[in-house]
Amino acid sequence: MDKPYRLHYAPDNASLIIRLALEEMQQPYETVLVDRAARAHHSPAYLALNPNGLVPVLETPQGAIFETGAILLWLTEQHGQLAPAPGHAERGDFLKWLFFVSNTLHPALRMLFYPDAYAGADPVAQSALTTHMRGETARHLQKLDDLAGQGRSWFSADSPCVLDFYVACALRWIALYPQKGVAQLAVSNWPRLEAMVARLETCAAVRAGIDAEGLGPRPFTAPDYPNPPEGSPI
Ligand SMILES: N[C@@H](CCC(=O)N[C@@H](CS)C(=O)NCC(=O)O)C(=O)O
Repeated sequence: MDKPYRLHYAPDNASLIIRLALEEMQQPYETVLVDRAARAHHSPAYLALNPNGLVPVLETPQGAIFETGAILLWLTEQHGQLAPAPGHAERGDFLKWLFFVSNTLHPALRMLFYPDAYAGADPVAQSALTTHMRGETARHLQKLDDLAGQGRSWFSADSPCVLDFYVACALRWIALYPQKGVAQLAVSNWPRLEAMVARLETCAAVRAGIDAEGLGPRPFTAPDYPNPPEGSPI
């Protein structure tokens, strides 16, 4: 590797969260496209990096890391940025919400986007699942909107932290990628989160990341399908 990090990405996939964190940290990285249309995430080479066949993977000098939350946590510890440091009084608070987003919100989105993987081929079962998960997702986002109003230094503050990037991407995806028939969940439902992502999309580092994936002028407040220079989101 010419640079310390290599991000295996597909446009507008969970790798975007890692890209935004690397940009904000000003860490040099190279990218390798995972060609979703060609199912490259199921290739033997990719499975050797992530046996779960999911995007992203970050190759580091300490080896390949998968799982978005794990990569974010590792990066914040390596570089002492974008989160309260280990030992900081707010570390526990930060960790519980990071894990809430990665363990609860993110799987809820996956059930909205890939109901067949969770409910099987029956369209009635899929529809019941997506209806339920839409409600769950809205409740999770309401909790995060409440959190954004509590003046934490590590979420929705003046300068972005990793949790901001994770939640901003989740808000974007729920507007674009649920299965047909699932009513849209618009960011305007959560005014504090909407204000946070409006601030984010004007940050220079964030713009560099979103421009690299062709995500358009207002990727979080008025999301539209991407026009990436390479690859596809699905
Ligand atoms: N738990 C994983 C989820 C990542 C994930 O859902 N990635 C999606 C792209 S955004 C993916 O790889 N989907 C392909 C599939 O499910 O087969 C993480 O946090 O990294």
